[in-house]
Amino acid sequence: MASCSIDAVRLPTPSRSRADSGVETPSAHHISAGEYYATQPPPSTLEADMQKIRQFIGRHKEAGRKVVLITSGGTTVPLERNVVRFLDNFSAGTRGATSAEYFLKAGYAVIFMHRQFSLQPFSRHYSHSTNPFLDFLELEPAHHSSAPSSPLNASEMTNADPLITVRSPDPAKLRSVLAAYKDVKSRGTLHFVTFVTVNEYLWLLRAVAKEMNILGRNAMYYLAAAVSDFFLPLDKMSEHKIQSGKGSLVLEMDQVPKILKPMVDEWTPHGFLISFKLETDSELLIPKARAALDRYGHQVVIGNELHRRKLEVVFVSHTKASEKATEKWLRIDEEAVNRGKEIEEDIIAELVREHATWIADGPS
Ligand code: 9Z3
Repeated sequence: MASCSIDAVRLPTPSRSRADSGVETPSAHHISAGEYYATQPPPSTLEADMQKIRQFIGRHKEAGRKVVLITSGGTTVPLERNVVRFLDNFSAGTRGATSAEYFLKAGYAVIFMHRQFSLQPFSRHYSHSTNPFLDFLELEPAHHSSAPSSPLNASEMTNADPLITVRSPDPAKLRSVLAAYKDVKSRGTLHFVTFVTVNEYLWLLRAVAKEMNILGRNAMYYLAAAVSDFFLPLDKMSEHKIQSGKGSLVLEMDQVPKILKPMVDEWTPHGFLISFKLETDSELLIPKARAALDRYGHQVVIGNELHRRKLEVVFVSHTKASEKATEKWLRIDEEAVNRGKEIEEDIIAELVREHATWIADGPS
């Protein structure tokens, strides 16, 4: 469910009763963010996650560093409490993981809030499916007698052990990714926190946003995660695995509350907030992005069309001079992509500039 595009989920033939399907079908309704948080339980790990995040934010506030929360990857909607089935949102986490590297390079501290097992900064270059790292490793016969000659020859060795050598098809790239990764680790500028369900995502987002409020205008939010628009409230969820023997299943889901509004108005009124709008019909991209900006009153909506998202994005935002939202396209061509250029480099350069201007223009 690539967000905001599903009206209801219909799985084969109607269910007879709640007991049969495990799912009731009252009419779906809109609930406010307040009602959502009052009725849906927080994840059991929230407090422990927040303790670490609080420390991370405190340390970087003291250092006067800007902090960006990046959300990345898709959220799931479980259909059962003892979950066997769930709906998922499209997103590999490429946008978020790639953007994190460019924000780190620009000097930001990054809270990387991502779907468990989706792509992560740095390791994304050596993902198990596209570039399996084990394929780079060779076992060499053991004729060494001293320490490894290259920094890439890493193993706890005795003279009898074979040496492990790294043979990357692109060693310069590996060195540069490794150097950036080690630098970030030694500075402590990257913090990971994970979600799986849309409920975990919503609870974490609110808690982190409220915590980041102490950073004032130095806080940035880059909401690239693909978030479900629909969910099954706990009281409509089957306790056990939905049984298939009774025929088809019809699910009616409630709408996830629009949380950007309380985020802007209450949780973090000073932060610089960027949301993403994903569409598959390019005609809808700009009208929907404009509508989101008008509705929530945040700083930037970045529109992307599913199939062209690595080649072009549109920034929709209000400039100081004009009341009307303006559009600005960033584009790169296929050839540049094949040479290794990433559109996130340009997106982040633009946002870093806009954030700096916005800080300079704000109250001192
Ligand atoms: C995006 O639009 C992201 O750019 C992508 C990135 C999900 C397309 P990948 O991770 O893909 O690189 O594979 N994210 C926001 C999607 C979303 O759910 N937006 C909602 C909407 O479109 C607003 S919250 O209405």
